[in-house]
Amino acid sequence: MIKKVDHIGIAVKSLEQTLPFYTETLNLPLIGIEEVDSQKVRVAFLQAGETKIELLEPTSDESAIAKFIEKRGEGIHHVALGVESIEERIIEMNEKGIRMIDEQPRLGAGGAHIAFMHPKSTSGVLYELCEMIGKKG
Ligand code: CMX
Repeated sequence: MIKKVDHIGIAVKSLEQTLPFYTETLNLPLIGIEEVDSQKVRVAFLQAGETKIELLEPTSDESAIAKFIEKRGEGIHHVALGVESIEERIIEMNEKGIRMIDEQPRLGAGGAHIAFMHPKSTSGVLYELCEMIGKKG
């Protein structure tokens, strides 16, 4: 069911302050920067071989990312798993006893359809199911 790790989400206080490490020190290509209003975040995607790194900067104190940074500090926030037929995958996860944060897919960065699993039912990791609509791979 899982095609690959689509991306790893990293919570940061400031994209501007963090990006040079990724683009200059690690020399990763910057795919783009985008604001995701529904999640109250500004994100930067970097290509790291077959997978991506998503830097997430909160745009509001209400953002899940702001709360995460306040509690735990900057660092790895979630792992996104690339899937097909995300609605079916959500049903499958429910049937297997996984508590979904999102019972329906919603729109994430880059037009992806996403749904999060609750970290309490995955041994402490916030996993995102992620389907790129209209794009393969
Ligand atoms: N990874 C692992 N555990 C996490 C976590 C994370 N990223 N965020 C919170 N938790 C844990 C907390 O440590 C806490 O555990 P304890 O009770 O043992 O301390 C528990 O989950 C509850 O956390 P909380 O701080 O009380 O926060 P909430 O319950 O209010 O929210 C969560 C947690 C995961 C349900 C919420 O952040 C959420 O719905 N996330 C999905 C949406 C999201 O993260 N959006 C931002 C990214 C969007 C994008 O990629 O575009």
